Amino acid sequence: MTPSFQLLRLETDGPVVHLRLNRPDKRNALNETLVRELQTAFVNLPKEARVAVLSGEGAHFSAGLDLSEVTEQSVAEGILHSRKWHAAFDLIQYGPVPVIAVLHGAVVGGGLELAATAHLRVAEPSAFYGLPEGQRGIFVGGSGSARIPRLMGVSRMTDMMLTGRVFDAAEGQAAGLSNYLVGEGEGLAKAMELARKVASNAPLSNYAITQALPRIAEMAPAEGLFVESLMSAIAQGDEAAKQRVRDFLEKRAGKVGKAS
Ligand code: 1HE
Repeated sequence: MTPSFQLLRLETDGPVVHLRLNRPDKRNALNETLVRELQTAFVNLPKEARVAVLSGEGAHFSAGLDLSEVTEQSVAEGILHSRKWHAAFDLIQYGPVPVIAVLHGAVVGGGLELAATAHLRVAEPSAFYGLPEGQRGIFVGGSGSARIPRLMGVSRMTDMMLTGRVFDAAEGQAAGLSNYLVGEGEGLAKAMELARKVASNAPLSNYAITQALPRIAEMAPAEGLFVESLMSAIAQGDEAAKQRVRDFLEKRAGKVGKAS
């Protein structure tokens, strides 16, 4: 059964599940409820879901951490709060399906941390990226220190945090924060187009790409190559792979760079 949510909207379109942060009056600031609902949504994805698209309602993707929740927090509560974000965000990056985020307006603080959990990011020209934690007297707590440098490098993230530098959409694209930069209002359609393409891959290939690839990239090469051999043999052994290879050899599948 699909759970019901207060601050998240969930729609399914065939194999694509669309999750929309739905707190536009607060610029989709991430409070405890919204983070918990994201976690619940990714634990309970519909069985038919092959890809998830994540977007924000209103003029902004997300203004990050709901700052009204931190003023009364003790140090111990702060640690637990951050660990809850880690648990929820890990489920997004390491859940069962590839995730594509649609970015527009503010993608700041925890909003950028959330965007960084996705496997692909589609940005619109209105997107801007900031990490105002330095200015707010805090630090990233939603796994940003582990995920964001892997997209843009430690040096650029350090600049954003120390100086409050904001990257516009074009700078974000050049820095690796987005994979695609499309016209204003075109992000969701592009994400859905990509999602349908990704959904047509063999599920085990998608799983290897989203789960094995980032882990192998963190390993020493010798260990990484060993895991690569195992993963590649597992994927190849699957009937879906055998069928696809046969389709190519028997001229039923498309060629690289040409429509099938
Ligand atoms: C919020 C938040 C929020 C808006 N927490 N309430 N994040 C930030 O430091 C970003 C703070 N937000 C902003 O800089 C701006 O709101 C925006 C650039 C995102 C949007 O500006 P704008 O003019 O469209 O909206 P607004 O008028 O500033 O905000 C509308 C309402 O949303 C307003 O509440 P209202 O009751 O007065 O209508 C704002 O107070 C509210 N709002 N952003 C709470 N973030 C796990 S660690 C992660 C650490 C971080 O994420 S730090 C970064 C926090």
